[in-house]
Amino acid sequence: MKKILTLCLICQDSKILLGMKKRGFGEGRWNGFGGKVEEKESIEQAAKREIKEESGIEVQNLNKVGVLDFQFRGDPEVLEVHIFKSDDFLGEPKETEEMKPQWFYSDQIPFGKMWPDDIYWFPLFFKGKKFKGRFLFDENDNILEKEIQEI
Ligand code: 8OG
Repeated sequence: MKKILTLCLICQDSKILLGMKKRGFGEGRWNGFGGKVEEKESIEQAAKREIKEESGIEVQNLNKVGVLDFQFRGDPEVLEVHIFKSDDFLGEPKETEEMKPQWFYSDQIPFGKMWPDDIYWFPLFFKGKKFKGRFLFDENDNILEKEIQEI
C-alpha cells in the first residue's frame, strides 16, 4: 500500500517558509506545505494546489529535491513524500484553517517542534543536495530505522 504525498519548502532571501499545522496528521508541528496527490493530477499539480490551499500563495517554479518513504511500525502503508523547493511565488503567505505560516532563517529552524526525521535531511536541502531515504517510526513517532543518501 502506497500513498503519494508532496512537501514543498519555499525559500526567499535566505529564509524558509514553514507552516504550523493546526489540525490533522502532524498537528502542532512546523512543516513545509503539501499533502496527498489526488487521482487525475500530477505530483507537481498536487504540490501547487496544496501550497495554494494551505498558504494562499502561488508558486511559479518547483524543483524536485528528494523522495522520502515513511512507515509506521505495524502499518503496511508507505507514505512516499516527494519534496520540492520553490523560490518564486505570487502573493503573500496568509494563515489558513490548516496552517499558520512563518519565515525562518536556515540556522533557526525549530527542529524540536517538527517531524523527528527533518533534522537529518534539512541540512542536505540547505546544501542544495538531492536525496532519497526511508524512515520507520514507532507509534509515538520515534525513529526506529533511518536510511538517507544523496543522489
Ligand atoms: O495531507 P496531509 O496534511 O496529511 O499531508 C501530510 C504532509 O506532511 C505532507 O506534506 C507530507 C508531510 N510529511 C509526512 N511525513 C513527514 C515527515 O516525516 N517529515 C516532514 N517534514 N513532512 C512529512 O507525511
